[in-house]
Amino acid sequence: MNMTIGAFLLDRLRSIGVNRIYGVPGDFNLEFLELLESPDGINFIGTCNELNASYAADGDARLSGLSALITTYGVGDLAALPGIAGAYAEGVPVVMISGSPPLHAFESRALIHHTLADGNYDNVLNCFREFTAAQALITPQNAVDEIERVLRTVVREKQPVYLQLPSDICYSVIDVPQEFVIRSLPASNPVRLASAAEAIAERLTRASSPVLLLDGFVRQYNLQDNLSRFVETSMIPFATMSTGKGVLPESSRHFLGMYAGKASSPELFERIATSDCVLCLGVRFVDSTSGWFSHSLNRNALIDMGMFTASIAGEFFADVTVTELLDAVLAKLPANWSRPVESHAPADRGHSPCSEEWNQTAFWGRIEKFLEQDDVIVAENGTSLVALNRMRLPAGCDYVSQPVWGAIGYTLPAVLGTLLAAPERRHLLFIGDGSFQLTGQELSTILRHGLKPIIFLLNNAGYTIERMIYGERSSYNDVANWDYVKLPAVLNPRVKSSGMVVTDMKELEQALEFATEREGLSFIEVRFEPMDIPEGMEAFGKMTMRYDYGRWAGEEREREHANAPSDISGSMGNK
Ligand SMILES: Cc1ncc(C[n+]2csc(CCOP(=O)(O)OP(=O)(O)O)c2C)c(N)n1
Ligand SMILES: [Mg+2]
Repeated sequence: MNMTIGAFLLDRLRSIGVNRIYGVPGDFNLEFLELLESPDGINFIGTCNELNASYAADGDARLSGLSALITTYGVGDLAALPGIAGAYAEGVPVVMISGSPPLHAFESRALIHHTLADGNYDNVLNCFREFTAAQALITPQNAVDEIERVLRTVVREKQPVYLQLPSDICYSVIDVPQEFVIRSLPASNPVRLASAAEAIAERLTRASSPVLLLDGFVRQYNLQDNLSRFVETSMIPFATMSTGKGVLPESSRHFLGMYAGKASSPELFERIATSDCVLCLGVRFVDSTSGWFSHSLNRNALIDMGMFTASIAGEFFADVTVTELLDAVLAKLPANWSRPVESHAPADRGHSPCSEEWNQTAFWGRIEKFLEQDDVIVAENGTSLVALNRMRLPAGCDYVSQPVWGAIGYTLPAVLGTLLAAPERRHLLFIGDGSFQLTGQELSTILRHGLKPIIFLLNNAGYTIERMIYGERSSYNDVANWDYVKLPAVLNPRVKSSGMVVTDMKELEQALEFATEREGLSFIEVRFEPMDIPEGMEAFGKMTMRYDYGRWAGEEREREHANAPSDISGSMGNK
């Protein structure tokens, strides 16, 4: 069958489930964009810049399972690179297509714009090699093989991939196979599967306090159904890492809370530390998610499952697929298996009940009650993430954050993606003023598409989370104050209301009512003093400072100040 390379790429993208492509036009990607506009194209969502496109595609993929972005070579590619690296760190499948210079320029090493004008055409692809699971420069000769290889990789690995499409070959006709076979997950080796399942079931049966520890891996590989079945049948309680928050309903009677080493509730820390069987699903202990490596598990109690591997107290099993293994373990539990439901009061720490006094504690206490079933909750790094991580989410909520890569500014464009992926749901974004200033212009695209998130912008005159680590009063932690609530009207003149400012509990009540009744976007600026912090924040700051700067950080600095000559300028002047 004959097809143009562009149409072939479009067809393969559609067949793996790409419904939207975010991005910015440029002279190297225009022919492919023309194809997207055609009746059987894919919805193109223009963003203000490529970094935002990468964050939007990431947010979209977390809810829809897969998304894509398109850039123009060099300038656009490198602008999107941090977002692609973030998707890699967090396990989010995104296809990036770079509209690249014409093939003849690659071949002649011509000195052209958007390159370093030194004839080097390898540097950009080499950058992406470090941050994607597969990459290819498409040519008419390799188009079928390379496009299919790279797209199979994104489906299998659930990690970002990168394709360069030279501008002059989009309409080149090639011979293509009719069928695109995406192999389903490889079946496990039956002998190894049986012996791994036997070993795990035996350990679970013997254990007096088994527990499951879940991570973002569950969302990445879409294991929610398998795990719900496993939890409901085995009655084994579960905790989640912050990277896996919300992967199973936190309203479940089996939910123990969010685990973060010593930053967890003392009950949960003890529960995990003393468990005689901890079944980990793709768990990664990262500094920021493990209470700075303060986690404590009994090595002999550990069962570690990956997508295709299991390790049982140190014994390694290759060639077992996690979905099959979970079901096989259930099948091997004794027929009379039952476990008491553990009572956890409170199951998670939650927030203090709201008070009349205005501060972050009161705010988050009220927000906890405002959350509803099936909300999409998006938490930006900063005090927002620390506060939201402590909340117990209603059933059916999705929780989107980027705790491993941790780039501030991620969430505002990510909400554009989550909104487009699930427009029927309520989306709530919590973002600090400092983070908003990185990518806030993408609000214009949210308004342009008539989307209706509820945005809480926490204005505390700067980088409060950083102040808690270092430089409480240092000017580098200040940001310029903007008239935030005017922004929706500035970014979209059709918008009448310009949002609300909240400075006390009464205004917060009014704002929540406004957001509930409103048809369009709600933009709520919530003001706090710079050193007003939510529960859990102080300990977070101290742990970070100690890990990053050493045990004596701060004290040394103060000693140095104390020993310094009192009038430095005077002594300099005497020379
Ligand atoms: C791209 C990027 N640059 C810098 C940082 C360092 N950083 C982490 S949190 C933060 C401050 C966030 O401030 P804000 O959004 O106002 O949240 P607050 O803690 O004040 O609520 C900064 C600068 C980062 N994580 N990512
Ligand atoms: Mg701030």
